Amino acid sequence: ESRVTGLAYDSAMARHECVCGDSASHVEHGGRVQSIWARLMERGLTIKCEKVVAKKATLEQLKLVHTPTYTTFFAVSPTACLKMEASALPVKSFVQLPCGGIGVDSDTYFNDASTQTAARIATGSLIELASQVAESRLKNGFACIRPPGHHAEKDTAMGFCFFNNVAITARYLQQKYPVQCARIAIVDWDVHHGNGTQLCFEEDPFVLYLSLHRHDNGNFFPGTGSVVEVGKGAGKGFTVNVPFSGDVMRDNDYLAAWRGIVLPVLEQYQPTFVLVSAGFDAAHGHPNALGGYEISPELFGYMTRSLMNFANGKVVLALEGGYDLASISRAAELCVQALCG
Ligand code: SP5
Ligand code: ZN
Repeated sequence: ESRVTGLAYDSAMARHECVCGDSASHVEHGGRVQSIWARLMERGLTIKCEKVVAKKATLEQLKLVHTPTYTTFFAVSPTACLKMEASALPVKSFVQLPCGGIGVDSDTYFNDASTQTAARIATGSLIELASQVAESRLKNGFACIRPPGHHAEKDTAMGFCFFNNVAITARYLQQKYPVQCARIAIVDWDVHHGNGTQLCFEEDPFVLYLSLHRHDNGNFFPGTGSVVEVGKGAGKGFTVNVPFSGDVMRDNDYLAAWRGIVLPVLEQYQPTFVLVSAGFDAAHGHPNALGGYEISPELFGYMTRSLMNFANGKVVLALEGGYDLASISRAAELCVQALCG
């Protein structure tokens, strides 16, 4: 049994940028993963931990969650696909952004020169990291990846997301390691609800989706994730939403939800593998439109440590959102330190 924490990162993921070329126009930019990785290096964590080889997800892997047309479109070449029949296109139209670039929506810019590569490496690196943890070649892991994934649905890119990194990885683990990954818990602490991930597993009792997010009674992006969304069919009861509305949430509010709901649900579910949609946009330093909460970086380290009590410590964190470079670098550092034990 390995005692080593794994890390996933590749600089190609920093290169996904809007065709406008101006990262200051977009909060989801390459500096996010560069800052986190630089902090992990500064603290000696990239030496203490083992870096996995970054891999590009295969089309077959992407299709574990996404439709064939969508996969071809975003993983190969949208410009080539523009020749496709309009009714077959996964996006109705691109939007012209104020910065001069193009996007799927006002958040989700797309650049044929860099987006496919970055997005496929984000998914593929997480698959590689999680596989090594499933095989006990690594103890646990942190994937410093972008673009994020939890808003992406089987045929929809939105909220900066193209491929649902965590959902694809969960499906891959189920298939490749049916025993080790018999019950997967996905804990999503990004400040936004992971609509794509929830949809993917709403009927699956072998993947528990548990999300803490700002909801504002449906008025905060993406609007889903109310308490009545509990899963469907065989998956009923295996979707758990903890939506916050109203006041600014602070550590004590998250701790109450964590101890009152998250830990008891996990205790009952007894996951054999834990994936975390580890967005850090609930951290202090994010303006109201991007989060507006006041969670300390230390709390993310605490939540990581407490998850290590489940699934024999098989816990893999994947970066989702988080835009304040100072607070997300500190939060990531504390999470990796927790994983290293
Ligand atoms: C991964 C992540 O943290 N994504 C968050 C995206 C939040 N964007 C909020 C902006 C809301 C307005 N977007 C409207 C798109 C209309 N089609
Ligand atoms: Zn988010």
